[in-house]
Amino acid sequence: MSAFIAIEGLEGAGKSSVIAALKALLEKHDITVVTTREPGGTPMAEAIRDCVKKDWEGERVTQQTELLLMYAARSQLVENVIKPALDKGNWVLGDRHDLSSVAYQGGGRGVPLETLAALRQMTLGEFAPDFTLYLDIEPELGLARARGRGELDRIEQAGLGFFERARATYLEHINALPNAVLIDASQGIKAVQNDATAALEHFIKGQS
Ligand code: Z5A
Repeated sequence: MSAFIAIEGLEGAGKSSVIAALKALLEKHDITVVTTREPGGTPMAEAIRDCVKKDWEGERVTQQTELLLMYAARSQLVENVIKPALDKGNWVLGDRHDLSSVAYQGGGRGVPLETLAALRQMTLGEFAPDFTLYLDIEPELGLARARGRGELDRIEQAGLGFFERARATYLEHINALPNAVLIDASQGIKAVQNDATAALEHFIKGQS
């Protein structure tokens, strides 16, 4: 048995610390874990990540370019890393996946859902996470945490309204997903990790 678990949420929601706790939990169950991040996770997808996150002086990055780069990186990652890992029986913990595009490019930038659906179908077909953990946080708090780490990148500089729309879109979609759990990420790190590991434990039990 194998499973692809996507961890979603705004910046500073605590995805990295949650992934570390989930990995430790799966390893306790003798499960081999592969961790990925999006955009990124293969040499080419990491190059796309640098490209899409950086500020291009004197050049506006269009919403179409940003959108296409996200799906190009995702296609590379799914075909070269995620599917082969699942085929070997490993579990994959993904720091972001397709729901990020729905929230950021769809909700945040205003790309129509039909456009996203067409790109998803072209690049992923029916491939989707088996389980999604969404770490919910108010944008002000998440961005303050991210800012505490240093300079904000091009996407992080998009303004509060962008992140508020992204969060609203996350909430709308997470409530409609069958295998998804929302976690209150405004709590302390330990509490967020505990809620996330409890949710994954419940998912694992349901698989056996
Ligand atoms: N993006 C997109 O637009 N469309 C897409 O399809 C995809 C992505 C896939 C990826 O950059 C950017 O691409 C992202 C979305 C966009 N941009 N924005 N804006 P990234 O991977 O660098 O960004 P991120 O995923 O948002 O990373 P992040 O800020 O590192 O978020 P995180 O992993 O959830 O947070 P963290 O590293 O675990 O924690 C951040 C800091 O907060 C750190 O100092 C922690 O110690 C602290 N922290 C975490 N949790 C807590 C709690 N509970 N209490 C207190 N402090 C905490």
